[in-house]
Amino acid sequence: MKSGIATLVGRPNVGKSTLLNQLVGTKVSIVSDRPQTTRNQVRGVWNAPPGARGVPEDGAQVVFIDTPGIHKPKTELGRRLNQRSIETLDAVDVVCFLIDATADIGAGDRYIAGLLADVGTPAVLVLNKTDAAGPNDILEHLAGAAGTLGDFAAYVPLSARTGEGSEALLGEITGRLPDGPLYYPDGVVTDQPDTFLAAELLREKLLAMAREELPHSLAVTVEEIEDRPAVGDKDALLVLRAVVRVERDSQKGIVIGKGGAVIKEAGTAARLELEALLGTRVHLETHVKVEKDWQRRPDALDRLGF
Ligand SMILES: Nc1nc2c(ncn2[C@@H]2O[C@H](COP(=O)(O)OP(=O)(O)OP(=O)(O)O)[C@@H](O)[C@H]2O)c(=O)[nH]1
Ligand SMILES: [Mg+2]
Repeated sequence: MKSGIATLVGRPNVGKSTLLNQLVGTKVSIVSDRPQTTRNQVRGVWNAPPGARGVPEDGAQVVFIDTPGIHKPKTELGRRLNQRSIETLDAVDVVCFLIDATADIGAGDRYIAGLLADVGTPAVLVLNKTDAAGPNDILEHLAGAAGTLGDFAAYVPLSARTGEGSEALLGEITGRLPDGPLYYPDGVVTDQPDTFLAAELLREKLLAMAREELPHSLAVTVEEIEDRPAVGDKDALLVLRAVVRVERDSQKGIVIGKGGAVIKEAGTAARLELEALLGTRVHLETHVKVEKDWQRRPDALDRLGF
């Protein structure tokens, strides 16, 4: 069969995580309109449907890696996140370099293009958000990318939101895969543990509710998980204990909200989505803690898994 690994890279907010979810057909990576939402390499697996065009009889599998948006770092966290993205560039079979059709091509895009030129991995230029751009914008961006960002193996305009154009991207990637093994068995869509997904969903809900400087200061971990089997007429229950960390006392107040309203609403939204994704009942306990300046402290970052 044909198989390989493809990384999704680009500036913050260009839609890498939205595209990963669209490609694998389910939510594996959280999305927000705040830059620097993704903080880990998140894997999602795509298996070619049997009989698809250009796919050999024995099938094809692409393991996509969603990465943090590459940016000019202001903190040690930012520096480490960039590292997590950049290290994928020479470790994969194909790079998908996303740019945003609703924003000008800028210095951030050119910086990433320079990194790509250094590694020489085959790269596909993905122009995302075509649903929100006019035909002229799309042509200008494609011409601009070809003129200023380098030579790409292919140029694919698409909308990660609607899925329009994503089949063309899968075709371009599949055509560049080497012979390889089945990396993940059929039915597996991601390698991330449920605890990670739960923590990320809670962070996503808080990001949607929080404002200003808070997003970067949020870190969510799930520190305990207990799988309670069904007993008698009681359904099975997944019990999770999440800790939300912020950097200052004032932020703790914002996250908790009046009478606990904010954390309660975010927790409920995260729980409902987790129940739908995992197909089991969930009890999500939340605690909010202050961890002073964790984004800037190497010891705290190490402890939090960054
Ligand atoms: N109109 C439109 N909006 C999109 C599309 N793809 C993503 N978005 C929006 O763009 C914003 C950023 O999307 P994400 O998928 O979180 O972007 P990202 O590149 O993963 O961002 P980071 O993780 O911060 O690097 C969200 O508000 C998305 O809803 C698209 O195809 N069309
Ligand atoms: Mg993301």
